[in-house]
Amino acid sequence: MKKIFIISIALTMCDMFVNAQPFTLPKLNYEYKALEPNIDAQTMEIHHTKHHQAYVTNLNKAIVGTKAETLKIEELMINASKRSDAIRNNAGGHYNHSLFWEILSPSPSEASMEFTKAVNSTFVSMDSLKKLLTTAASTRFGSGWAWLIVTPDKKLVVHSTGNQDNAIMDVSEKRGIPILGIDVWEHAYYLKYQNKRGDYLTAIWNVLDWGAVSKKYAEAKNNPFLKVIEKDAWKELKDFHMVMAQTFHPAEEGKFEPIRERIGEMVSKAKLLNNNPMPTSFATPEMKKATETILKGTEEINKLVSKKADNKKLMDKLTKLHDDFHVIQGLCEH
Ligand code: MN3
Repeated sequence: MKKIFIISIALTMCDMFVNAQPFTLPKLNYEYKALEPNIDAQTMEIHHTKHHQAYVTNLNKAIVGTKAETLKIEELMINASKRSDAIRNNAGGHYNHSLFWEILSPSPSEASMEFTKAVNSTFVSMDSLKKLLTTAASTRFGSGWAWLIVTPDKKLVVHSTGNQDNAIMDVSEKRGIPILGIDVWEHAYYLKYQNKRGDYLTAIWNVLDWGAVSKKYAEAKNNPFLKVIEKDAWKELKDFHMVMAQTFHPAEEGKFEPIRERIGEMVSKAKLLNNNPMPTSFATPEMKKATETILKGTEEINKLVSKKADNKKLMDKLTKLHDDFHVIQGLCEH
């Protein structure tokens, strides 16, 4: 009984230590040598215990004592453009490698019916998907990744990113949730394959666990974070939001030059927001009405500005516009 108590205290202390270092190196489900001869044991060991470990260590270092410390890895990555290089590179490095280990296996399982059906309807066959991934991986200049992702409208897309970026990040041209990633940094293959990236890309299919990818596909489609990415990737909404924030907040502090100078820009952003197609899951009649209200609001402010109306009148309309914008934000949450 006493022994169990001591063990449980020790485990609790362990947890405390883990919490102090929020991100940890995941264990592999197989031995380093298990993927031989396709990926050699030494590459696997260095890749996992040195490279991946360094991303984890440096990520923890970058966020310790900051607000970012309490955020999930996806939340750290989504606005990568506004984060430090240390967070962008190391959060990406940790996330990407964690995914990579999970989709490799010494005894790969078969793709699910659901995943195979999606692949066939998007890419015609599994073989053509493999070809597309191989091309994405072999044409990636320098270090980076080739990806299969699930987009916010639940489609499968192949693309590639440089460095440790991925489709969750706002810096990525394609957005979505990665379900298959191939590491094409030299550290992933150089010891065995040297400069022959193509040979590594041929061998990797022998240890690619399509069953694991299928599971990730099913999970990604139901992942609530997909909607967060969808909203983040809604360019017209982001652009309008930026002009509004940069004119409304100064006005709140009594500075009306920004709104008087930028109202033309604001009207054109509101037109784009109202006239361009909306992301699939936000395209509702309520949302259409909300963007029309926004456009009407900006046009009214434009009239006030050209009539040289006083600040009080401007502030009333701006406050109304800001409230109306929050209706859109609210509709995005549901
Ligand atoms: Mn790597």
